[in-house]
Amino acid sequence: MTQTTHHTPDTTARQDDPFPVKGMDAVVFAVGNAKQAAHFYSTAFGMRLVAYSGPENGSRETASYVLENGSARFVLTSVIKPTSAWGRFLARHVAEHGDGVIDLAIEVPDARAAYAYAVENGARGVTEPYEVKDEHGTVVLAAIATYGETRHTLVDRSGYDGPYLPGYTAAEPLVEPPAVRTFQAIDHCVGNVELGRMNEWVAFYNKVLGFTNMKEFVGDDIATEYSALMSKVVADGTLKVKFPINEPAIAKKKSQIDEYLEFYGGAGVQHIALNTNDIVQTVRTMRAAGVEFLDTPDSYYDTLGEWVGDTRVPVDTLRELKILADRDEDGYLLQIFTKPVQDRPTVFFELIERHGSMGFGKGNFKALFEAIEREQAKRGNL
Ligand code: TYF
Ligand code: FE
Repeated sequence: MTQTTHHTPDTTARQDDPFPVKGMDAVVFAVGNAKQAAHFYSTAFGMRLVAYSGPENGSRETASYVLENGSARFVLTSVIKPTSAWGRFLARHVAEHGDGVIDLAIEVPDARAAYAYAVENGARGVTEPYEVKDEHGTVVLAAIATYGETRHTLVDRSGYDGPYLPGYTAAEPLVEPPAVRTFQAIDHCVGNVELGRMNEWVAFYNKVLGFTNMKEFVGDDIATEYSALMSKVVADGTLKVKFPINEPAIAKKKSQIDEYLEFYGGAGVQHIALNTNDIVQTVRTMRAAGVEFLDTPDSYYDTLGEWVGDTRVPVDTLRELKILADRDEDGYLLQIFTKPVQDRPTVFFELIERHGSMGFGKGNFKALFEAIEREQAKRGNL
């Protein structure tokens, strides 16, 4: 059942794909103050507000801000006054987990068929398929549960040309967007699950969504040596949706995954990786706007050139900005990780510039995990 996806992906939709997907539809965050979060993702991440739902346009219970950057879409939702089960869910979610991701929404060509396939194969249905309409057309939505309190909404928006969903009205960017786009797509979305449950969740994605395993994984050797985590990656047949799953490993130190699980209050989304075409410009822009990135010691750059070979960016620039590089048989990638973006040591972001490599930066795991551990130690959680 478990297959390994190698090298250059076939990005054309397969006739026999049991669960065809078009890509990520949105990452939906439940936050304490969506108005201020929208400001952060606009000014610090360079995203554009495109749609809004709140008391001014008929939603008295919640306020939601939709921000985009290329095909990447974030939805930030806060409860204003809980009056229904949904409002109470949002309020409790923020109280228990802090700001976090409630939904990794996936765009599909047929939400009814996707939901039926998932539920037949063992998914827990959260919301049966339903239609929402306005003057822009019709959207079909359904939702299934995944790890923790996270869900996957399945979205068929092929019959819709509005700014997001019925109930939302178009909105203007909050500030002038940066001259150069900071990122343009969601590369992958990572989940942290409880000790011993990674394989269960990998099997869930294999069976329920027909996803296959990518070759990159963190196994026992790396886990006990220095990472204190195990990780496997599942993806749809066209590699448009990629979900690494981490679990803590018993090692010499307290696992960064245990720190997450403790402060998030269970399993949930750990990081969202964003594709950029110019990581140097993006990191400069985001650093100037106050985004904090993990540090990398100079010693990393002293030996980098020897094994990574030539990249688009000189090693001195990578060193200056603390950008990591990795190479495999398909090419190379450049990546960097933010510090957690809320007070809890939970959700963070990755920027990734890919040149052929479809990996996740395996060659950087040691340097990266040491950097995360330095942050854990500062917080008193190592
Ligand atoms: O998504 C990935 O696999 C990489 C590496 O706690 C990684 O970004 C893996 C685990 C982790 C942080 C980053
Ligand atoms: Fe990642």
